[in-house]
Amino acid sequence: MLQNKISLKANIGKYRFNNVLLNAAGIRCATTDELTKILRSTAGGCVTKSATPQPREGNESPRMKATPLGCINSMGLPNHGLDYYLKFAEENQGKNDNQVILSIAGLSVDQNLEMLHQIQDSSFDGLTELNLSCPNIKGESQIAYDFEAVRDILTKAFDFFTKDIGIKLPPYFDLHQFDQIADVLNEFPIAYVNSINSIGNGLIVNPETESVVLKPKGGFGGLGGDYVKPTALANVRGLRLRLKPEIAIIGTGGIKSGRDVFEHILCGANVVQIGTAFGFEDVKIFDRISKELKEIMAEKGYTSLDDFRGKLKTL
Ligand code: RRO
Repeated sequence: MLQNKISLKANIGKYRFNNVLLNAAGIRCATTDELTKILRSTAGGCVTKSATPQPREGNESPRMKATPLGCINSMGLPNHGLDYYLKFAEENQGKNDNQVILSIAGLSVDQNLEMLHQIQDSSFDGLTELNLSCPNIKGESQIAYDFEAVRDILTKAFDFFTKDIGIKLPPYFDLHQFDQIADVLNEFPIAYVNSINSIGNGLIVNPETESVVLKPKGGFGGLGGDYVKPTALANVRGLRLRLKPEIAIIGTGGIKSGRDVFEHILCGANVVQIGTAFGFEDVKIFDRISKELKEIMAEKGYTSLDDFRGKLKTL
C-alpha cells in the first residue's frame, strides 16, 4: 500500500528526473539505439558516452574484462564524436522529466573549450558533463588530480559558457585532496559534481595464464563494481560536507542493489548512476533497483528521497 505513495523523483537544480537512477557514462550509451532504450526504460534519463570533437576508435582489444567483483576497462574513449551526441541531446532533452546529460572529454583544454563553444551555440538546453577524470588515455594524466589545471579550465569555460555544467571527478583518497578540489569547485557556478569515475590504473591478473587481462597500457585499467563502492561513498560524503549547497552531487560507484542506492543517498547523492551492474543486466536493472529501494523506504516509513538524503549518522 505504502509503496504507491513512495516517490523516487529527484532533481538537480531546475532539472527534474522522474527517477533517481541513470546509467553511468560509458555503459551501453555509445549509440542512439542504446540511449533511446535507456530513455524508454524506468531510468530518469541517460548520460551519453563521453565525446571528443571527432569520432574515435579507442584502444585495442581486449579492453574490458568482467570479474566476479566488478570489471576493469581501458576503452580509451571510443565514441562517435560530439556532433552525433549533441544532435541526440538536442532532440531528446527533458521530455517527460527524462534528462539527457551530454558528456564531453576532450584530450586537451583546447578540445574541451572547442566542444563547450559548440554546445553553447547549439539549441541544447540541458546539463553538460565535463569529464575531467578519464584514466585510460595513453600518456595523459587525469586532469582532476591537478587542481590548478581544473581551476584554469573552469575559469576559461565560465568566461563564455552560460549553460549548466557538471564535473565528472575521479576518486580522491586523501582528505586534503577533498579540501583542495572543493575549494576550487566552490569558486564556480557548477550545477553538480559526479563522483566517482572508475578507480584508475588497477591491475587484474589471471594466475592460470600468468597474464594481465587487458591489452592496452600493459593491462592497467579503471576499476568499477564492488571494488569501488566504499571509495565512492566516501567521495560523495566527503564532497557533500565540503561543497556549497548549490552544487548537487551525482553518486556513482558500486551500485547494484536498492541498498547501494540508499547508502549513496544517505551520503548526500541527489541522483545516482549505475555503471558496471547496468553493463551486466541492461535496462531491467532500473526496475529491479527501483523496487528494492522502495521496499527499503517502505520498511523505514520514508516516502521521498529527501526524507533521508545526506542524513548519514556518525558515531
Ligand atoms: O573510455 C574510457 O576508457 C573510459 C572513460 Br572516457 C572514463 O571516463 N572512464 C573509464 O573508466 N573509461
